[in-house]
Amino acid sequence: MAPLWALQLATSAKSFLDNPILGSPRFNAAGLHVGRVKLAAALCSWRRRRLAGKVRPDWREAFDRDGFVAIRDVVSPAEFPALRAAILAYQGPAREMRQGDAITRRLAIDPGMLGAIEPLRALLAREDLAALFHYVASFRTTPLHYIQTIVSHDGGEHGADPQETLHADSFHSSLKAWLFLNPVGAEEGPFTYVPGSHRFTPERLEWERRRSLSDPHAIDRLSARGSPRVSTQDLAAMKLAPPEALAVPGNTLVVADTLGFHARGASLRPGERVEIWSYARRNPFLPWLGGDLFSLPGIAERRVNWLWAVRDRLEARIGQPWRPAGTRTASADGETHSPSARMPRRLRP
Ligand SMILES: O=C(O)CCC(=O)C(=O)O
Repeated sequence: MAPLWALQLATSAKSFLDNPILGSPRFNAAGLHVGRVKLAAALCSWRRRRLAGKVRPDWREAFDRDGFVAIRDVVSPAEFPALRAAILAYQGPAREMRQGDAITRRLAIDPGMLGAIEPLRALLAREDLAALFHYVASFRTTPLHYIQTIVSHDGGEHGADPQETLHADSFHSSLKAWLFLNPVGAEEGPFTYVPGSHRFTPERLEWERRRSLSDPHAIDRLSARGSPRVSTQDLAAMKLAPPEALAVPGNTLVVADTLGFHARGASLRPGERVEIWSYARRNPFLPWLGGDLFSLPGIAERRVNWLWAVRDRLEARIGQPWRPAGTRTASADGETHSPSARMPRRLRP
């Protein structure tokens, strides 16, 4: 495996646990991890400089300062209720994944959904939003788009939702976005972000260096696999502000660089959060902006279904956490319950 592990150094591979070169305390003491972090950050800044001109200045300023931007009334308030109603009424093939006591349900925004909900197609085609997505992703790439529902406190003997612990998604920038269809209260699992934590200050670099020196088998699994968890003491040592919980009205779009520390805020009651959710992550070491064939129209909106299908086929080798959950609506109202999706993996038929 050594040649493959070595090639992965030039990719977004991030798991200290699965790649012994990336996770080697010896190589990392010699600067491997911090070197990758710095190179990825320099290339990201260079790509963003070339994408900046097309982004609305107030959005860019907020994003550059905080690492996220929250845009209220992103859809005109006159048009939002119809868009929301159409999305919530739409039935399509859904997938679900459990993490602790939370279930994430996703419906692909695919040709079927785009054909049925014209205002959704128009929203995702907006040039101002595309320019913002490109800037945050630091590539001219089309994100994967889904209708996502977070079902919190789904009961049972499951542990806590791991997304509720502050973490970075990786060692490099990538985009996640949430357009909330309903208001999200402070006690209803709001997206939470540590403002300014997307910057590689000397303190953050020192934290990256220290975490790369640990034995990956001796730390928590998610950190070892490349999504490092961060403690309150770490945040203080990095001179970062306290996390900000984004309790927002419906029709708010939050676009974030998930290199910054973020989490899903605690949800005090069982409930659902429904959103248009977008995601983009590319190889951070590419110097160019475009060249993503999967972003071509006709292909981009089919990717999610292809990704699910490929993983279904490779399940025995790489696992498939996204279980089919029947044809249904995003929210509980139209549920067609699929028991196997909720059953712990080892008990499934
Ligand atoms: O759903 C959220 O509010 C945040 C989820 C999260 O932490 C993540 O996707 O990495």
